[in-house]
Amino acid sequence: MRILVTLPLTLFGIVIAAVALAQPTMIDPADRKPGIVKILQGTTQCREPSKNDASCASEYWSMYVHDDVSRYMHVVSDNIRAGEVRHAMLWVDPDRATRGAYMNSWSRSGVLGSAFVMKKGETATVVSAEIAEEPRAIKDCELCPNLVVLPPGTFTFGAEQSEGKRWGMLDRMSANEGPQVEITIGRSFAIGQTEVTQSQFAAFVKDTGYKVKFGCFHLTSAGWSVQPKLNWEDPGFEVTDNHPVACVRRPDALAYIDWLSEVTGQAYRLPSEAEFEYAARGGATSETQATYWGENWDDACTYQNGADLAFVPNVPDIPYGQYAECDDGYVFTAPVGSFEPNAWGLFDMAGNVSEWTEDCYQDSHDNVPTDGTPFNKRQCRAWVAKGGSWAGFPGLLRPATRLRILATTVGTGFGFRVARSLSE
Ligand SMILES: [Ca+2]
Ligand SMILES: [Ca+2]
Repeated sequence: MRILVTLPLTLFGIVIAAVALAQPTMIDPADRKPGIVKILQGTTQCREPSKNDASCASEYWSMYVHDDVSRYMHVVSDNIRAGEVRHAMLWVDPDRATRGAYMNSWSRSGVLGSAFVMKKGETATVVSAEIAEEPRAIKDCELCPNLVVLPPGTFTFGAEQSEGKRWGMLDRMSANEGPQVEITIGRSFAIGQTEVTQSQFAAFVKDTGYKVKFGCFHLTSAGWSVQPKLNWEDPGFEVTDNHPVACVRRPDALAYIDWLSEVTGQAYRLPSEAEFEYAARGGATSETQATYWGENWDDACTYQNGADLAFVPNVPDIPYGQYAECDDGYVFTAPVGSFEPNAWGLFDMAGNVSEWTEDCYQDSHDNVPTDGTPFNKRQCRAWVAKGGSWAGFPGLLRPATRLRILATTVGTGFGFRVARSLSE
């Protein structure tokens, strides 16, 4: 399957023109199929000068794909089908170097978003339309989480403290994000496309009779406190089957994962911290952008549920006095997949609920294994959770964010997603 497209693109607020492509169609998130695609040859070029000269974001782009197969690249799309690119997020790295181009074409609302890091006149080989590796999605049973298979790769784990500062983090909050470490994940692995949902966790409870203790740390107009009557089924606000399960402790998440492994015969586990961050970055490098949507705080509402204008009226004190000046529509958790995914088709990797990882918490990345396996200690007193939550200001909604969490920690801002090792 190949496509031939000429794609003049622009960004928010500017008209989209598409030639030789069908009109974009609204896509239900459940209908998105992640896939790694084979690159044919094409070019993308930044045609207009950028206002800040560092990026072509919000400027005019064209992309041309033609038939000569000159090389392969991994371009990731969350929906490529025969003859059409309907919702594609493309990441391009011609020399496997730091320069990249990242395109988020049609979103559900039909608005084009993009963030590029090429300068005027630069070109890069881009784009594709051929699915190179199948399957890219796994679902082991009806009520099992949808998984996305991620490719092996190398990435820079962690962030320099200047990144946190740029995003409003206090020094003491972001001091644990360094030093940056090059991590090479040598094998494909699968990770949940979304956080584990209420209905997925309910299937486990129903099958096993597992009891989750009552009591959950929650925010009301009186502030944060452990509220003894709350639990995963009633976290203090309305939830549907498709909301992330919260108010579970780390041992509850591990019990779910053990059960899932048993009923499917597959090796489910929590993601390591490095795997989670690799997945969250979705191919975007920390050198070019702190988050998978770029460097603008107020774009967060398109991609994440965090502390926003919907959240602000409901809290007595805004944590750290910071929030995104946009409305994501949710005060507390949102149904999983309500926001735009990252380039690998993964949802809510930086917001909604913070997520448990396999790693024992340490104050830096000093001793972390460089192969993507978890940092562990025989006697671990606290673990790492990744990403921010519905109460997280934009600085917390970054892949580099890491939180120190106890086994007893339980809150409406904490949940998890699964990972799965692959047998090949
Ligand atoms: Ca929100
Ligand atoms: Ca999350």
